[in-house]
Amino acid sequence: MQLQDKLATLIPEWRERVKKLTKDHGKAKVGEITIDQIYGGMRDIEGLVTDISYVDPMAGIRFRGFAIPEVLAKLPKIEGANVPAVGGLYYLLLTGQVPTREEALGVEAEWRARARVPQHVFNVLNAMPTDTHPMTLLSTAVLALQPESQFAKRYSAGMKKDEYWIPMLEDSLSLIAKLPEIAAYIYCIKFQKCEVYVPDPNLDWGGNFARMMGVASKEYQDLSRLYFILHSDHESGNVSAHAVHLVGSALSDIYYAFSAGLNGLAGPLHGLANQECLSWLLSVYNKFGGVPSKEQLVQYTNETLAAGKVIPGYGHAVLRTPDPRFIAQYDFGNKYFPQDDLFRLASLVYEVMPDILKATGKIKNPWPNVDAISGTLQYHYGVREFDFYTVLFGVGRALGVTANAVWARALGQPIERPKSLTTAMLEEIAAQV
Ligand code: CMX
Repeated sequence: MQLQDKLATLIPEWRERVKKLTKDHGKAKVGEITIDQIYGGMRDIEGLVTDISYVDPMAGIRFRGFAIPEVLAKLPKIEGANVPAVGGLYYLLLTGQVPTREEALGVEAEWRARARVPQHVFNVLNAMPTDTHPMTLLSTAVLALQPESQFAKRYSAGMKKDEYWIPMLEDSLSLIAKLPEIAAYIYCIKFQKCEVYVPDPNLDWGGNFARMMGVASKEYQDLSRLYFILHSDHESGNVSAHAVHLVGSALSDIYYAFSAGLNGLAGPLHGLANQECLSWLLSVYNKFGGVPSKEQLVQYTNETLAAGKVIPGYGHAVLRTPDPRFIAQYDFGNKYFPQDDLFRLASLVYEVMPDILKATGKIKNPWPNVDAISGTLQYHYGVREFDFYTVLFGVGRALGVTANAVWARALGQPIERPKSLTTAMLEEIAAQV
């Protein structure tokens, strides 16, 4: 396999690099931890390492050093598309190198060859109660794939530690390959929208997903590619990525680990925010019977805040600038449907919200995050069941977390086990300062 051969040439060099760093400088200190950070969700503690992506608080995400506009410009596109093929992004995430067209298509071909979803997964999904949340269905489907794990099989048969990454890569490719059909099937059974649910093996991974969703538009194929690229990775400390890493560090295979990550993504402060965001936009739209005036929007926002609610899609734990993933989607909407009512509303919110949030004096980042607009774009193309939006996020997130999982195995990253202290111990430490 092309990708495996490529990684096999890169991994020894990285192993040496990490070995040298830890041998020569293992005792060097990185930052200091405060009691606020310990009680505050470990915010800003520099305690994880990943080379796949880095979130610069002021510039946003960089995938392997490339900002989003660079990624979109440099990665190869398939014929007729305006957004790169997702296979190229996966190549970049895994190897750190911008793929040639052939290399990007090589990843797409790997996925195509592994795309068949075992029947028992559909059976499990069909057996779930009809009011099950789509994220529960996705997480369950991923867990139902676990018997397929090559890592688990080879581990129990006895495998050299040096080789752990190889079945991890196998499993990751197989898992990602199946996600578009699983997601489209969830959409089909959950919302009885199955008319056009037919995979097309000639399409690329992102385009095929769009087709299975039943949206007959080249634009929606591009939007799907864009969506998955933008949602692929955001460093390792966010809940979904960290959950995958944590569970994977116990040498659980990628199915166990990714299912855990999806459960975290389903939380309202993380991935579920995109469905809440659209729900909030629609509530504004319905209340005013259309796009409100600026004054009406300001008043409604202040009422939401006064009721102690958050404004979904705004704020971020790390970013201190408009999220470039928001900007990329905003540009997409502006290019293809600037006159769409909900898009106009989302634009108006973008215009007024930062000042309102700044005025509260407590919100560290008043700018929109990735979720502030993503649902609006789906809505435009008729994917209006916003319970489903976090599933889309989950499919995209698989790209980053699995790339990290492969490298975690390649570099022999150990089981995670931070130390806990008691409140009394912290009080004692505080008394000595
Ligand atoms: N609306 C209202 N209040 C907000 C707010 C928002 N959008 N964002 C932050 N705040 C409030 C916080 O609730 C907190 O209030 P208290 O001190 O009363 O508890 C205060 O401002 C300070 O919070 P912060 O340090 O600026 O933000 P955090 O790092 O604690 O939280 C986040 C970050 C994303 C959870 C928060 O901004 C939020 O709840 N946003 C809305 C939900 C959302 O869009 N989530 C998606 C995030 C993207 C992702 O993770 O994928």
